[in-house]
Amino acid sequence: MSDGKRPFLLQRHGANPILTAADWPHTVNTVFNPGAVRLQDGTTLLLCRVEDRRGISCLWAARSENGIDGWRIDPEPALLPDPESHPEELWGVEDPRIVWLDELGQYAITYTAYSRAGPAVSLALTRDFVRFERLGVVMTPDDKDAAMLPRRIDGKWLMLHRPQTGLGSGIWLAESPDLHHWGKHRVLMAARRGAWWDASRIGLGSPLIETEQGWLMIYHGARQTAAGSLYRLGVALLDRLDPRVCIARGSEWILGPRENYERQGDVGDVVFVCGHTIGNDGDTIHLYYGGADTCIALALGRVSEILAWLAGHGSEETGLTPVI
Ligand code: BMA
Repeated sequence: MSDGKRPFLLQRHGANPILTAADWPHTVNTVFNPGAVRLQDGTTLLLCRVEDRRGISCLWAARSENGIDGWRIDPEPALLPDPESHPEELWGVEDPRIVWLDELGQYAITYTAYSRAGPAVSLALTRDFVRFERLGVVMTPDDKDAAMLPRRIDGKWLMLHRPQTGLGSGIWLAESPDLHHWGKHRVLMAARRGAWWDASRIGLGSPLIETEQGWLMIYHGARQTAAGSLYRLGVALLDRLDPRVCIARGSEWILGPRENYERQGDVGDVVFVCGHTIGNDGDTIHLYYGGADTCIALALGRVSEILAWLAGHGSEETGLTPVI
């Protein structure tokens, strides 16, 4: 608050929203909350959440050479709900987060599988976004907002997720020896309280970004107001050697609803992120986010600038008090 007006850490792209339902080859309701990855040939692939006019979501790939425009939408969805074999997907598959697992030579996709039991976290593996191996539910309802770390730490796979508990919605961490069995659950970050922008609910945004200073986490925070929930994005830093430890949490949000496509839509006043890509310079970040649960927008920033800001804007109220 004492530094006067400073430039925003994230710049919205002038072409926003970069993808909407109007771009789709079929009639769909909304297109939002995509997972993102840069393929080996440099192509950006967005695995978009596409909601049909029943209200059921599937995951659908869109590809672009520069990650900004010229999007080619696949003729059909990549991952449709499969309630026959996976009843947990009865009401759709949502909000994918994609991480490349070098050890397996495959992408791990964690997504929300929605059914009568509520939202659960499911895991699927793919090499090509055409064929998927479903591992099924890895976090039981009510749970969502999950992503794996790209490699084992101390011999274990790690997954961030967001169970609904007596504490409300917070970010937890679980470990697994084999991607099937998940345990050693622990709280990583809780929602703050009272007037804070992230006082009602928090959850992981896009997958963690490994830097020399630690694992940079972009997360969403919601604040309940008389008009509904306001969804914004903030940042935190996890210890590089032990990501079970949060070493910094930014005090202010870094992106909040401001433009029409973020303020008006099926769910107004929402910016929500599941995916990013990093440029060839290792620093430029392309953040692909959902606007008002209706469209896909792009914001650009620099990992180094976000880290520098975080160092000077840590919070005096971290919400990190151990609770269990
Ligand atoms: C969250 C998720 C997101 C959605 C957001 C705002 O709980 O369901 O898919 O974008 O709410 O509605």
